Amino acid sequence: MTAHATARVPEAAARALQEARSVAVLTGAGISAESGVPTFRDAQTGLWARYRAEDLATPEAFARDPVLLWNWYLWRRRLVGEAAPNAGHLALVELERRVPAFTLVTQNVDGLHRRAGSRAVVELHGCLLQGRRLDDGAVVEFEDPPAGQMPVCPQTGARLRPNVVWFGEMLPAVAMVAAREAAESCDLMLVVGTSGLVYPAAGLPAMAAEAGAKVMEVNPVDTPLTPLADWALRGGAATVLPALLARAFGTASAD
Ligand code: BJW
Repeated sequence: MTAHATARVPEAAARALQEARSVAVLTGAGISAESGVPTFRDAQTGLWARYRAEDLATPEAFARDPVLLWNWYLWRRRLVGEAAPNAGHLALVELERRVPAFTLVTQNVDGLHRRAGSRAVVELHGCLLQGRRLDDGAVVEFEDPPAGQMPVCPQTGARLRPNVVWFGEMLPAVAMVAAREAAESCDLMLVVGTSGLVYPAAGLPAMAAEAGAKVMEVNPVDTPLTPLADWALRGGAATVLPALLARAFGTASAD
């Protein structure tokens, strides 16, 4: 633990985490930024610079041009496959070990929380490593198809769509129930790396605050959720989360 690590985390925030018996964490794309996975609303790079992610993440875009959509998802799938969980993901694994009741609700589709070792993970927006059969909705693993082709189910040959939640689609009911329960029953909600723009996920911190929980935000910048936060810890998740854990529990900090 370094002086720098402790300096950025107020004592009261560390104490709130240390004393919490039930912690819910809501993560967004920002926690994976330092793993090299672009956030959703950052400018897309290279090939994808001319597309707005919001315009691609819709059922209409898939119906209009499934090859384009699949190319985008396969590109992101490869990116995620080459990425590794960072110190922010790992700090949340450690937090789960330290807190009696813990739920990690993520909007991310990159699977990095599970790869890091987090166990109580609720994936609100699905997972881009999986496909969903268009004929019966079954969720399956699949291989990358040859260039220019779309993935199919390895068992039945059925066409697939990415197993993610697009705008205008319902979130998985089981995941949403678990997320609401975690928000309503926690003493502390940690909100990490989300712009707080996309609902219903963005409504969870307010739900927690209304139920009496403290809210702590980790983000380099203010968001629409900042006014709800009892503490806003400014900086990247891969630095701030280890520092927070170090201050609360005396664990080693990556900072
Ligand atoms: C760092 C960092 C570092 C950078 N460390 N931080 C209520 C009000 C208004 C609208 C609605 C509402 N309820 C529903 C809606 C409609 C819609 C919606 O929310 N629209 C708004 C955008 C206006 N919601 C839906 O359609 C949802 N479905 C639904 O509600 O069904 C019922 C219904 C149907 C029809 C009508 C009404 C109701 C579905 C939402 C699905 C979202 N899907 C996506 C795509 C997933 C697949 C894919 O990845 O391709 O999910 S959109 C995209 O946004 C993705 C993300 O999970 C999600 C959230 O983004 P996130 O994670 O916050 O990322 P960014 O990029 O926005 O922010 C990154 C943050 O990190 C920034 O703050 C940075 O500062 C920070 N950061 N570096 C820490 N190192």
